[in-house]
Amino acid sequence: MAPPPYYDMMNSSSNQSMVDGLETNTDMDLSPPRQGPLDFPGPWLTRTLPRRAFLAGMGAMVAITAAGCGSGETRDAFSTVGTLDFANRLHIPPLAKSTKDPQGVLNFDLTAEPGTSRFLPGKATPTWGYNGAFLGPTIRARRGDIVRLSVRNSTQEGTTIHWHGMRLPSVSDGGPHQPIAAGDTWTTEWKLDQPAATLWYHPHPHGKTEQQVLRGLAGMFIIDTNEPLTAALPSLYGVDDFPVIVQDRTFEEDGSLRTGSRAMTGLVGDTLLVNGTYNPYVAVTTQAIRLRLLNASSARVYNFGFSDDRKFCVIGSDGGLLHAPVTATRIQLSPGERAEVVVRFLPGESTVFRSFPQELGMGQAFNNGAGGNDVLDVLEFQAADMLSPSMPLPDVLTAGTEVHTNHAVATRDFILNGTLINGRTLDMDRIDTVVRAGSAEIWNISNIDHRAHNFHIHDMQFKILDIDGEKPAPEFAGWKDTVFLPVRTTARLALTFGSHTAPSLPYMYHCHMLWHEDQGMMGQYAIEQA
Ligand SMILES: [Cu+2]
Repeated sequence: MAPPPYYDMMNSSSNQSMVDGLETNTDMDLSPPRQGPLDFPGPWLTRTLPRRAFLAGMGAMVAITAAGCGSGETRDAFSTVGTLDFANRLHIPPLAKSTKDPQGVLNFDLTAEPGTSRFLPGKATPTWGYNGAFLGPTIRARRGDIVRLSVRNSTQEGTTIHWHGMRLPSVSDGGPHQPIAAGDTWTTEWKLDQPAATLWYHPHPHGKTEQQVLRGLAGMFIIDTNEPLTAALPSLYGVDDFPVIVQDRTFEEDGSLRTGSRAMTGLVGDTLLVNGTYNPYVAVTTQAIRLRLLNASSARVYNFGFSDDRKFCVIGSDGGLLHAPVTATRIQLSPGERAEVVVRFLPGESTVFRSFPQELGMGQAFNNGAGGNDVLDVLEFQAADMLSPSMPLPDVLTAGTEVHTNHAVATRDFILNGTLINGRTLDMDRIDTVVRAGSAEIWNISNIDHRAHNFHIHDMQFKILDIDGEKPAPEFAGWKDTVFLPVRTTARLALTFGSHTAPSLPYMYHCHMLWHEDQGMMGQYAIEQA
């Protein structure tokens, strides 16, 4: 079949007058006083019960607040420390097979299909996956490759497949405007033209994203490059370079996935799956390993670290490698965000990768309901008695990219409140924002709500200029496509738009808490010729 049209790649010497690009689309007060001292964390429960007792206890702890707009389930914080024995080897999603056609195009085939998974002992769980029962293969290709994705929908309902973090024509984006009906196949292609990065793919049908991701539709998409600075990084997939796709679920007694009982922020589960593995461990065979962390959960925010508080090096964010490694003991990721970290081991030692309590900015009841005060064991790393040597990390990973804001042709404000952006929910027939190809803009994203949100922009890797006037932590100073916004926070973002013009076929921006997104917490921007 014919490839999709490629829109002209314009060299955007956008020196046009700033006047017609300037736009401020709200006159709301953008600087609400930050909430006073936050009631952060009370004692959380450490439970060392057998798993079944633990789950039963969870049920008893649940309390439902009054129904209605803005309501959500609340419960006490809990801990899974001591409830797992890390008996299951971490599943590594297979690398997607591709074929190269005579024109050099890399062809990948994905099929979204129902299946049955076995996460818990003795329980069968109905799930969906790509090319399997749960999650999908890891797609891996190089910058400069033209990739052609054929996606067959073998489920009984409409879906789409969005390439999260990818710069590509809007016709290939896989948002709500590219539906794949049950039984249909959608084929699209584009040229990979961005730095090495850990991206991912997931469904994006309006109103059904949370349910389809919950069932298991998601996968990783890794872009490689030949940058010489990165040769020392661990990069043997499944050996010293691991995908770590973290998702929370709640299992019903019959093994099925719970789909209701939402917190303020969406579905929050009490059981973690990593790459679809319950209770997982990783056998470490090298002195250093690289983790490609992906929060593929609906609503849960993680604050990752190790049980022994060991230091690790953050080397990458959503859109690629940082300028230099950043030493850290915690990394907070909201839904959709990624980080690449490198951690070192001594022979014979074990440590547990864990999510620790954190500040989401909400009052304690809502913070508890959203899981902010939970302590969750993610997986255990078990180092062999003999470890293969690993190279030291380079001091510099990528050339620095200074952010210049003096080229910005517009500053726009986006106010998040409830499930509204600037007072509106999504209308797929309304283009909210029109921008010029290749132009730079500053977007102020303000969460004035009493619950946490985040903000994701399609076809985009941006830089965070500041959050509430302060520079971002260095691990968040690199390329980002999703920014976390605790309650009453404003992030100032520096954007440079892509070059694929399509004035009538927009890209989305939205909260990436999937239930909020499903409620219409989305807007659309289109790129017109510069
Ligand atoms: Cu939200």
